[in-house]
Amino acid sequence: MQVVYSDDELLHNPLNEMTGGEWKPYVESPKRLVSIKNFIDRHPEFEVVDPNDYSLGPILDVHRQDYVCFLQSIYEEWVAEGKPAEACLGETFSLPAMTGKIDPEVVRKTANKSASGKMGYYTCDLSVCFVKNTWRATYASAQVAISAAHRLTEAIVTKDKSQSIYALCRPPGHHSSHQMAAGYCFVNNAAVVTRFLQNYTFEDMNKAKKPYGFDLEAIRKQEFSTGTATENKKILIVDIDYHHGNGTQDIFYDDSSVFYVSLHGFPDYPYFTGSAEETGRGEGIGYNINIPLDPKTTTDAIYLDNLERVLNQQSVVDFEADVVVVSMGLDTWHEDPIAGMKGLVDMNTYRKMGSLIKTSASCNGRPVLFVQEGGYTIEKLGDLAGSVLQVLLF
Ligand code: SP5
Ligand code: ZN
Repeated sequence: MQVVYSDDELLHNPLNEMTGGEWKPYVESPKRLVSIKNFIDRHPEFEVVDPNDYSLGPILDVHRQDYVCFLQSIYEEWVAEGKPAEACLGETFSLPAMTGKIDPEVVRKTANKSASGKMGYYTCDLSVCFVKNTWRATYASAQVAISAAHRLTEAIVTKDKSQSIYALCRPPGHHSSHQMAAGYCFVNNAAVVTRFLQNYTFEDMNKAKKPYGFDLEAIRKQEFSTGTATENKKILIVDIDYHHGNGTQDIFYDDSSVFYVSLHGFPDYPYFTGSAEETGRGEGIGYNINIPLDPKTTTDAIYLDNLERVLNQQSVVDFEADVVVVSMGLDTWHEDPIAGMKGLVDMNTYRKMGSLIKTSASCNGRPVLFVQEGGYTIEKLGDLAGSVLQVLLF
């Protein structure tokens, strides 16, 4: 199995985060990726490949342009204001100002006048910490995911027998929405590849592909193309991260061409979303399934039973996805320092998750793109990822 990875993803390295009323060492550390990469390097069934560069085009199919400009320049602006170089963090959050009574554009204009205004407007917790190379790592992470989507498309077009691929992404993405950074996430990699697979023909992908190389000024001036696909491919997103992927859900909430399914600890971060009552809106009604699970009582068997049930549920099967995107968080493991289901203790459960993704009625025979999300038991991450992917290797 091919694994797309870039060293640039390691460059985002904040010191601390504020959670649960305490300052703690930043849990979403580069060591996570190093650990998975070491595991991959020791196992010859995996082949590590470099990303290519597809420009900002595919990112802008998901995220607002003003938000992407914010990601690119906030750190420099923060430092230019004389603020501490080791951490650019929000100080207020815009939600109270956004009850809809003030014209949102007026709020945005005011927010844009200062670095703290922008942080308040575009971020919503204190895990979203910008350091010097946050944008560089975020851009790399997105290009890793997009490159994986292109390679997967190539495998589909050439009818290659191996139709699954692993995007070793960091920072993760599923808490980020059109104009929101949250929960260690800045760009929603799973959403970006979903739109890329839908909007770009294989020819568009080939045309957009350039050698990867991060150059901030060049990215600012970049010209980018957009996709020209006319048939709307159907994408099933299976989110097995411990946390509810509120960003991904939000992005596709109105959309019947993307089916979002999430199993997650509940109630837990992000604290406001993830209930089973969230089923979509408008055209998207019925294309969003949340399976909230009690982290104290969920066992290996209960977890697998829920996963099996939803992946064989009639509406998900009838959707007839063209491609499956798995938001692969590994933070369901019982030892996870910030998450984890108490009863998820058996490594075989992760192998069975992979089998269900391979053989369930909704996924069977379909290409699968794995996108790395959370998971914080640093020394276990390789085993956990390797277990999920094992049945898909051959
Ligand atoms: C991608 C991803 O997994 N993001 C998760 C962000 C979670 N951040 C909040 C964590 C709250 C942790 N509560 C601490 C409980 C420690 N026992
Ligand atoms: Zn998570």
